Amino acid sequence: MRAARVLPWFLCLCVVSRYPIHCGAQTCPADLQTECGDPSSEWEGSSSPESPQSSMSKNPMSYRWYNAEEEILGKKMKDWMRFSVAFWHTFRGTGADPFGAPTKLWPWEDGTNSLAMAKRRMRANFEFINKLGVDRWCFHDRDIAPDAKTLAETNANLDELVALAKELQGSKIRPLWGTAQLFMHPRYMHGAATSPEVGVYAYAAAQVKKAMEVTHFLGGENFVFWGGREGYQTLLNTDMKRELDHMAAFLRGAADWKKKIGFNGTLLIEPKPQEPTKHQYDWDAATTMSFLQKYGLIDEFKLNIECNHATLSGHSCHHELETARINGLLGNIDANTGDPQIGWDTDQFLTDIGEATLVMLSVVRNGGLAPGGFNFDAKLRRESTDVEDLFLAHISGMDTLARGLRNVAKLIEDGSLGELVKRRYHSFDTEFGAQIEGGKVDFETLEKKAMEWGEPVVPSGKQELAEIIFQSAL
Ligand SMILES: [Mn+2]
Repeated sequence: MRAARVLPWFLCLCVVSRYPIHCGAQTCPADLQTECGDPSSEWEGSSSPESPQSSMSKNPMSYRWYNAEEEILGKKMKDWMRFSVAFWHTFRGTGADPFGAPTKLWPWEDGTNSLAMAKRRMRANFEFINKLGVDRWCFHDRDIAPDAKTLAETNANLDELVALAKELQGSKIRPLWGTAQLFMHPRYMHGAATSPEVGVYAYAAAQVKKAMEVTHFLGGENFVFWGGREGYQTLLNTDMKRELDHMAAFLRGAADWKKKIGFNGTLLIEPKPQEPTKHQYDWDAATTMSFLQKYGLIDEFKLNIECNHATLSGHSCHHELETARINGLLGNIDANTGDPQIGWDTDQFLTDIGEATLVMLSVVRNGGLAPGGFNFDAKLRRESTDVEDLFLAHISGMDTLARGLRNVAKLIEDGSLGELVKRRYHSFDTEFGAQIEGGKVDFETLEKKAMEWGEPVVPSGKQELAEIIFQSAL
C-alpha cells in the first residue's frame, strides 16, 4: 500500500487539544516515491487525531493553554496570536554549528539542493503547518527555491516553488510575510543595499522586487527587511553616511514597488545590533525609527521586533516592543528568546512565562498585531533530532505565549498594576499638570511655582509592590 510507505515520518503525529482539534487538511506526501494522488484515498485515517478527551496532563503533543477559538479580552486567541511557522528554521535548519556537521537528518531530505528536493520540502512544510493547526508561514526566497546560474533561472525556480506553495496553501493558509535572503550568497559579503559595489545593489533590488511580487501572489500580509549584512566591520574602510543614504534609497525603491504592484501588505524592518557585522545599521527600534524619520520613510515602514535581537542590543524585549508601540510602529514579533549566558543570537523558542506575559502586555496594549503576528523565528537545539521535536517546540512556544495572554487578562482584570502606574503620575492629573503636558507653561512660570511650593515631597516608586502584583498573575 502506498499509504503505508508514507507513514513513518511526521504524518502519524498530530497535535491534540483539550479544546477543538487542530488537524487540518492533508497535503500531498513529501515521500520520494509517492505521487500526489487523491488525498482522501491516500491519507484517510493516517492522521486521525487522538480523542480530545485524552489525558492532557500527560500528553506533550497537546495544547494546554492555547485554545484558538476561545475569546480573551474581546478577541479570539488565534486573532491575538496569528502564529506563523518560519520555513528557514524549521525546514532549512540543519543543526550545523561552527564546530560541527548537521545533526538533523529529516526523513524527507535527500541531501541535495535540487528543485525536486525543494518541492518535497515544501510539501513537508504544509503537512507540518496543517498538523500544527496554524494558518501562517514565513519564508525567504532562497530558502524555498534553489539558486541557479543566472537570476532569470533562479526566478524560474522560485516561480515553480511558489506555484506549488499556492496550491498547498489552500483557502486557509497564507504567508504572514515573505522576505529576500540578502546575506548568504558571497556576492552579499559587504552587504546588499549598503554594498560599495553598485552591481550588488542592483542585484539585491531585483531580488527584493521578485520576492515582493511572489509574497503578493501568495496573499502575504507583510514583507520584511532584516538587515542581513547591512552594517560595517570597521569604519576605517567605510563611508557610513553614504551607505545609509544607499539603504534609504533602496527602501524608498521597495516602498514605490509595493505601490506599483498593488501590494497592500505592511513593510517591516527588523532591528538587530550586531551579527553578522560588528555593527548593524538597524541597531534597535529607536535607531531604526530615527533612520526612517530622517529619510522621510516613517509612514512607509513598521518594525518587526525580535526578542533575541532586543537582548543582543542590551534591551529587554518588552522595552523594544514598547518603544515600537508608543510610536505606532509595532508591526510584527519574531517570537524567540536568547540565552542569558550566551552572547549571541541563539534563536530559541520562548518558554519563559514572565517574559511571555510582558510580551503579551505590549501586544494587548497595541490592540493586537494584525496584519502582523507572531513568527516563530526559533530553531530546535542542535541536539534535538526527532521529527517530534519540531512539534514539541512549536507547541511549547505557542502555549507559553497563550499563557502570557491569559496572565495579561488576569492583570487587567485585577487592575492594581494599572492603578499603581496611574498613581505615580497623579501630580500631573491637575490643571497645572495638564498645562505642562499641553506645552503651555514656560520656565518663568515654573520657577515661580518652584519658589511657591518649596521642596517637593517625592513618593516611593513601589517597584517591589509592582513585582509582587506581576508575579501573582503568573
Ligand atoms: Mn535571531
